[in-house]
Amino acid sequence: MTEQLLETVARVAEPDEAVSIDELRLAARNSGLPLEALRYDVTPLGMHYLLVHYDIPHVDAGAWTLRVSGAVERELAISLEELRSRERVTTRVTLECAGNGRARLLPRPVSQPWLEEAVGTAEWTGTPLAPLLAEAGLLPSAVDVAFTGHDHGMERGVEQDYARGLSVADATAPELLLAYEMNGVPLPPQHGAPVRLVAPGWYGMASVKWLREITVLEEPFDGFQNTVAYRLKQSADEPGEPVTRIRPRALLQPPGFPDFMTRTRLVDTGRHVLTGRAWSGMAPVSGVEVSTDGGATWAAASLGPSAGRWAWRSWSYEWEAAEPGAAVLCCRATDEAGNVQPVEQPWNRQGMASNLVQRVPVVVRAPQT
Ligand SMILES: Nc1nc2c(c(=O)[nH]1)N[C@H]1C(S)=C(S)[C@@H](COP(=O)(O)O)O[C@H]1N2
Ligand SMILES: [Mo]
Repeated sequence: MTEQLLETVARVAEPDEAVSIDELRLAARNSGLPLEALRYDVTPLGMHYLLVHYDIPHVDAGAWTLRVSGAVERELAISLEELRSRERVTTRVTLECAGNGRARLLPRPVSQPWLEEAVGTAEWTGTPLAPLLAEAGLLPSAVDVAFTGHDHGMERGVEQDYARGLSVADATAPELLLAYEMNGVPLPPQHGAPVRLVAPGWYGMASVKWLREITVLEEPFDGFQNTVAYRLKQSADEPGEPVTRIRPRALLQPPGFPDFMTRTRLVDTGRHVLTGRAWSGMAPVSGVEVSTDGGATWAAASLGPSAGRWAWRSWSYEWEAAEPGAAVLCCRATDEAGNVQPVEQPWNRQGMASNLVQRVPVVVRAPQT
């Protein structure tokens, strides 16, 4: 009976199965970046995408303490006030959900049905994690560091507090922050108040919100979110590879204005400056190309200035929309490590780390009189 009330297995939709009420409910809770917000260097609060596995917990900032325990020389318990009195750093970071693009996969993994809007860039203020771990003193036997949140839920039959692990090398990287502000204001409840981890370059799942506990482990972390949820795999019964850093992606700020239902864009014939953003957690973005003929031909876009290693970069491209009619605009990013975006959709069973080239259908209309 409970099997009907709790979804205990990861499911793939039938080839012709429409998005379900369950997926729609997730989509309504977990909002995406409205693509017109790609115009902002820093995503305004409330326009940043949101992903919450369970409920947004209410955490009393006054009573909050962060515990650091496990394979350390000295355990720590830190209040928010103490955390705020430590070294203060602000970093502009682009976060993207590992499930971005999932809804385009065929067959569709049944989960949060993102198209390509699960991204945002914020200025995160907090204190670097590495000095805090150094203060606790990692024992030589330390292997992984687990980060546990205050949120609690059931996922595929496993009851859990949301938790993610990182290797000691990844956890002690200088860019990791314990963030207590977003865009200059205290973290809002939905983004992890009062303190969250921000792991620049990693898909969003690593940036644990509502942080409660940091546990240094002498064995590899075996929690659900590392060993089951965020895996790249083709079949249900293989362990798969872990999802880690953000693959390159470029998005176009859709030009013109939208049709209400289809969101097809209407643009006038003539010159348009197409703009957008590009990012990669694997290596700095080295180039963006644009296609105005649905991917048949590509031309280089101009990159805007870098806003730091972890933030998306703007790009622009002048398009002469000469002929009235339908067109499909595409863009794709490449990074310095040679990672590119696929033009054909690859598939994996949980719909993770998809970075298929975006396609923006437009109707070019004759000059209006
Ligand atoms: N405690 C906790 N941390 C979490 C999550 C969560 O559900 N609980 N979701 C993760 C996922 S999957 C993503 S993509 C990011 C989203 O961060 P945002 O909602 O601030 O954009 O938070 C991550 N941190
Ligand atoms: Mo995510």
